[in-house]
Amino acid sequence: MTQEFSFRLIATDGKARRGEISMPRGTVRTPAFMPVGTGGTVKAMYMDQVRDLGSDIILGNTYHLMLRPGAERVARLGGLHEFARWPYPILTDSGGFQVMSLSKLRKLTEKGVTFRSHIDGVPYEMTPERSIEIQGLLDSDIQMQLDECIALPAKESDVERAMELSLRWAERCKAAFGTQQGKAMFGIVQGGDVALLRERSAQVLSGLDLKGYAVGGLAVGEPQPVMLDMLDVTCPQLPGDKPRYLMGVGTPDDILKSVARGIDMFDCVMPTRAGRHGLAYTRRGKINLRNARHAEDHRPLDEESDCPASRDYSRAYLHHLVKSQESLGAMLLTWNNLAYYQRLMADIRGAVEAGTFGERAALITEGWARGDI
Ligand code: PRF
Repeated sequence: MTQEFSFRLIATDGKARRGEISMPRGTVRTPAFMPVGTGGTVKAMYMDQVRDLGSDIILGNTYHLMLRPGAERVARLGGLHEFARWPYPILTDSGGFQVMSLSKLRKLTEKGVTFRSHIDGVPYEMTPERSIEIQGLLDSDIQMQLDECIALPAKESDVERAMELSLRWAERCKAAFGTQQGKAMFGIVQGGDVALLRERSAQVLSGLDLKGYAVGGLAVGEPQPVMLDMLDVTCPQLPGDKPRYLMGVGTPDDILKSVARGIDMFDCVMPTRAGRHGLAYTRRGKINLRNARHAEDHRPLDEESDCPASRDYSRAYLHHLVKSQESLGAMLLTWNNLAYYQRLMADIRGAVEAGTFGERAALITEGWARGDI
């Protein structure tokens, strides 16, 4: 018999939770960070490295994969896991967010959204049903509902309209997904920066009895305190026995503060994108390797790290690679950054289990402020 999709809480410390999501392709230790593998690759990384850093799950994007190479083609090639050589869990985003941010000539109706590809201008239609169909063709383990995420600041009436539309689309996605053993479809809370709308969204979605819930529409232009306030009002409305995923977040500091409010899962392009732009995340804060002050610095990024990229290469060499736009610079910095993020998550999980999350978070934050010189 195939394994069910399940979530269990192992420990809590205040509102912070340590849990485990189990599914046929593997177990996800939470709080979890999901490296972003937009188009079937975590940019500048081998999948073996991604795994070795402690990633239990990665994220893929419906929007990018439907445009290129195409969902039906991925299915004919054996599904995304086989295609990308990642046999472990994959969560796919539904496409709505990327349609709104990347595509041209979008038109949103009750039925769905029509748009033109940002690659070649070819027209497409994305509906809740088609999004779930594509995620099924990709053979994604955790599928996300189609939603409408609007940038902040926005008029309350616009926020409300998008939130209500997202609720109706959640029902259609649930119906399209049906029951699939070992897989899950998550709903997405919307409601912008309006507490009452967030509460309503979370309550209605909870009533749909989905296997997990995401908080969307945050980190879209609002200050961090607003995002945290929205988590404070949203998390208590979500069922305690289901995983909670904060979409597209964030910095290490965002992650610590969101775990403290009850979030279990994260994804963000930050570690991978920053790595391609010469930025390194470390225990002592962010280091910009483009800066000339690193030109003759023999020290590695972190001599205590067990990641070769962090421990074995001088900052002078990394500076040189970044300045010369060598691929290896992007590869080493992405490796360092994902190692840092996954180390942070392991730290967080250990601290929640030990009941020392608050103290540990304060120490980590202090380390960033101390700097490295
Ligand atoms: N919805 C979806 N994907 C997302 C978001 C959202 O609101 C965000 C917002 N931070 C990131 N990715 N479907």
